[in-house]
Formats: sequence, structure tokens, C-alpha cells
Amino acid sequence: MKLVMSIVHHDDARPLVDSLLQRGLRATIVSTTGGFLREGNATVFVGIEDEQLNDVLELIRAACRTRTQHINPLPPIMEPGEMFIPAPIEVEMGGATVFVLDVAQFHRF
Ligand code: 2BA
Ligand code: 2BA
Repeated sequence: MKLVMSIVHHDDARPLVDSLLQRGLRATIVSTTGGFLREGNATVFVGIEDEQLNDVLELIRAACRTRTQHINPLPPIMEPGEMFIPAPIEVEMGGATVFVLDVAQFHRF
């Protein structure tokens, strides 16, 4: 058994879970925050049998698209008299960041 942990844009989480449910799969959505942008994202957990992995990865690929975002970098530490002119930098956010974990045990009580 595998646990697929997929960090996605929050707008993509619901369509992704809907497509998983349509295949009879089960999922859990957790609201998370990206460490870099400090913006809300969503983490979708899907517990599956090994042979369902490729289908699930394909559903994630189909539901999640790449976005470009502009952020203002934090000012560097400067010497007196130095000036920092902030310029937004472009950051590409992957459609989904996916970790696949082996499940040691699964129980439903
Ligand atoms: P929910 O997804 O809200 O599901 C609530 C209950 O609805 C489930 O209880 C199950 O009885 C039924 N259910 C869910 N998805 C179904 C589906 N595709 N087809 C038929 N019935 C379905 P539990 O199985 O006890 O699950 C309780 C909660 O545990 C779930 O809430 C979900 O958040 C999580 N969960 C269960 N199995 C999971 C898995 N394989 N992967 C990730 N999360 C899981
Ligand atoms: P954030 O941490 O808010 O990162 C958003 C985007 O900023 C990242 O997109 C990446 O393009 C960029 N970024 C993040 N950390 C960076 C760094 N140290 N230097 C330069 N650029 C950086 P994605 O890679 O698509 O990641 C989207 C979200 O997935 C991340 O949100 C984070 O919540 C999660 N994530 C990505 N890789 C992870 C990892 N190895 N472990 C845990 N979570 C991860």
C-alpha cells in the first residue's frame, strides 16, 4: 500500500479530490502553508493499493497546473549608507509536489 501526499494549489484541491472520488478512491484534504511564500496551499493524502499509483499520479498531473507568481524578496542585511531597491522576483510554482510513501500498516477501527 502507498500513501500519496500531494501539495497543491488550494484551487486545484477540490477538482483533484472529485476526480479521485469518481474512480472510487478515498482522500483527505489538509489546509497547509508553504514555507517559502507563506501562503495557503492544500495537501491531499490518498491511501491506495500499489497498482493504483500510476492512475493517481496521472489524475494529479491532470488536475494541477503550474502557476507563475511574483514575490518581493526580503531586504538583505546592509551596511549604513547602502540602499536596497526591492524588485519582485518571479517564482514558478509547480502544479503539484508529490511524495509517495510506503505504508507499513493500515487500520480502520
Ligand atoms: P471522507 O472522505 O469524508 O469519507 C467519509 C466516509 O465516506 C468514509 O469513512 C467511507 O465510509 C465513505 N467514503 C469515502 N470515500 C468513499 C468512496 N470513494 N466510495 C465509497 N464510500 C466512501 P472512512 O472510510 O472511515 O473514512 C473517514 C475519513 O478518513 C475520510 O473522510 C477521509 O478523510 C479519510 N480516509 C479514509 N480512507 C482514506 C484513504 N484511503 N486515503 C486518504 N484518506 C482516507
Ligand atoms: P512554498 O514553500 O510556498 O514555495 C512556493 C514556490 O517557491 C515553490 O514552488 C518554488 O518554486 C519556490 N521556492 C520554494 N522554496 C524555495 C527556495 N528555498 N529557494 C527558491 N525558490 C523556492 P514548488 O516547488 O512547486 O512548491 C510548492 C509548495 O510545495 C511549497 O510552497 C511547499 O509548501 C511545498 N513543497 C515543495 N517542495 C517541498 C519539499 N521538498 N518538502 C516539503 N514541502 C515542499
